[in-house]
This record gives sequence, structure tokens and C-alpha cells, in this order.
Amino acid sequence: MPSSHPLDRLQAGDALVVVDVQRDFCPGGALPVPKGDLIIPELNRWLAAAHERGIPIYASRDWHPPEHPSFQSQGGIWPEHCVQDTAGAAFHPDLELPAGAIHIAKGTRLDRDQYSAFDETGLAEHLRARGVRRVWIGGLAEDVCVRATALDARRNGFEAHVILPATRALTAAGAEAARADLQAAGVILEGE
Ligand code: VGL
Ligand code: ZN
Repeated sequence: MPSSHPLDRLQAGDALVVVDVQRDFCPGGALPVPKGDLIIPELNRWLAAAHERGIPIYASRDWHPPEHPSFQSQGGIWPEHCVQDTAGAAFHPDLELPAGAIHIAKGTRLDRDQYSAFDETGLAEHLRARGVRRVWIGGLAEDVCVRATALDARRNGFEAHVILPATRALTAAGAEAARADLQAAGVILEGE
């Protein structure tokens, strides 16, 4: 690990937020992000470093009820994915989440989708209560839930860094648009 690696900057006042690294968002899943599983070794390095330094770790899951309004069968735009308690909704088995990681369920509402890990989850309040000022964000998908989570981090007053080698987009055009939106909102894009 070169000493210039950004994970060397993880310190007190930081948190690591891992978004939706679930089977359904990886190759072979119901809504696969191309090469989505390739981010896992990088995420595991961040998880290990955060765990060693006592940095709080949050891991969200897209956690939809059956007949969620985002599903095409219900008039939504996505194939059925991440249905609560199914194999596809599980964290990817290679993701090395330490025992102390806090799990966040999102996308549970029946009236609308919730892309952001901050959306009615209490995450902002929890971070503030722990003295967190800066969040490091990775996971899936860069152009959907990572984007929404990072934008909400800024709206809630946190310094926000998206770890580019630890995220992947559904589409290349989506990634380009997401990065522009993130930079415009003051999110720092790290690495690559
Ligand atoms: C996501 C599409 C639908 C994501 C969730 O986690 O990025 N994308 N639901
Ligand atoms: Zn979803």
C-alpha cells in the first residue's frame, strides 16, 4: 500500500459509508452494475483500515418490500431487485464487513423510492451524535444510490468524499453525469 493512498487519511471525525454492495447489484444479480464486484477488494481495504482506527462504518442495503413501486411490474423503472430477505438482497459474500458495522435498510417505503442512505434512515443524526464531520463513500451504483447518498451528505453539512475505485456505475453516461453533479455540490472525488 503506497503511503499516498487516500485511506491513510481516515481519522477521528470520519465515517465510512458503504452503499448497497448486494448480490443483485453485482454480475449475476437482478440489476447488475457492470463489474460491480470488482470494487470489493478496494472496499475491503477501507473497511479494514476503518475498523483498525475505530472509524464508524455504515453499510446500507436496498431493502424493498415485494411489489415495491420502483419495480417495472408496479409501473416503476427497475427490474425487481433487492426484495427483503431474498438471496439477492444479501450483502455480497466477499464484502468483509466488521462485526461493529451499522446496517441501514432503505427503499422500504411503499409510496416512493429512497436512493439515498440518508433518506429517512436517521443516518445524519447518528453521524452527528458520534461527532462525524466527514464521510467517505463507496459502493453501488455510482450513478444512482452512491450519487444520491453523497449529495445528501453535503445537504446535511458533511464533508463528502466519493472513493472512485470503490464505486461503479450502471452506465458510463450515468457516471459522467453523476461526477459532474457531485463536483458541483462540493463532493470530492478521490482516486483513479
Ligand atoms: C439502486 C437502482 C435501484 C442503487 C437501487 O443502489 O444504486 N439502483 N435501486
Ligand atoms: Zn432499488
